[in-house]
Amino acid sequence: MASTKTMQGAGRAEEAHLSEATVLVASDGARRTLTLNRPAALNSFTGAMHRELLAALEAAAADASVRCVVITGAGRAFCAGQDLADPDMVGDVDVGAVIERCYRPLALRVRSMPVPVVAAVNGVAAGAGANLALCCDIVLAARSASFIQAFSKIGLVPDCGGTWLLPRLVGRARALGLAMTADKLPAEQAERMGLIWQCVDDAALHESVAALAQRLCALPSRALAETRRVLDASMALDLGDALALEAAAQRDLGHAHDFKEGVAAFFAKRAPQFKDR
Ligand code: T3D
Repeated sequence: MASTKTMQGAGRAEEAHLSEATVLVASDGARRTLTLNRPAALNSFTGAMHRELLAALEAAAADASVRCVVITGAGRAFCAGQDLADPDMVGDVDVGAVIERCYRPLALRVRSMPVPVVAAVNGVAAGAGANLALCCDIVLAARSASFIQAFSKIGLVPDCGGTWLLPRLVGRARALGLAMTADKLPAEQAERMGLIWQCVDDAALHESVAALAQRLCALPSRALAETRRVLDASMALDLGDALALEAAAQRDLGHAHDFKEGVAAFFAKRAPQFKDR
């Protein structure tokens, strides 16, 4: 299980536990930060890291005090995708089963969190690591970071949602270009082509993520999660059905606390206190 202790203030036994954890979990107010922690292997995914990350996401989803989740990597990489040296992966493995067991639940969990999820891409994001980042709602990347759809180099197709995400984010031509060449895409170029939200100087990444997370924590979580859900669903709908889905979402949100609070705060010229999730 991933530790739920913050790094600061952890006792010796807890520190030992933390150093073994493949996902570090830290809380700062309403922000929950999950750090992929296998830096020697560029935070590539083992079965254990999958289990810990999913458990940490489930815990964040179930904790009403959490209003924003940040996913980042320890060391010089964000995540290099599947650990190709994982003993479970060597030999004639059923790769499809790995996707069903690990990557499908991970992508769906990230994409259905009740709060916004930010990827803080601190370094290279390759293979499923790139697509884990792209599953997140907002991607902030350090200028030295890069994105690599590494799959074609090893005879696979983009997974962890890559085939769904890439054409939606950057269009078919760029999606195919990125996926077929497996070229390294620098963060600045990723921002320019609309693959990610923003690229910032390396030294500013931590501060920028903290500022963004603080803003997201103060916003109406339930409306933000609904925005993601409706926007994703609209991709498969015609305009009439998309408008109907918007109406259904507004109907529910219109009865909720946060809408009343938002309007009251607007007229009272004060900051709203949102609490729905
Ligand atoms: O079952 C399944 O496989 C299905 C699931 C598929 C999902 C996927 O994600 S498939 C794609 C898997 N990922 C890759 O193919 C990326 C492989 N890594 C790289 O291409 C490069 O490492 C990077 C471009 C990411 C970074 O290059 P660089 O030069 O900065 O670092 P490096 O020297 O290559 O790597 C540093 C260490 O990390 C090195 O170990 P060493 O030599 O110091 O002991 C390297 O082997 C290790 N490492 C990097 N990526 C992985 C890895 N070890 C295991 N698995 C990795 N994916």
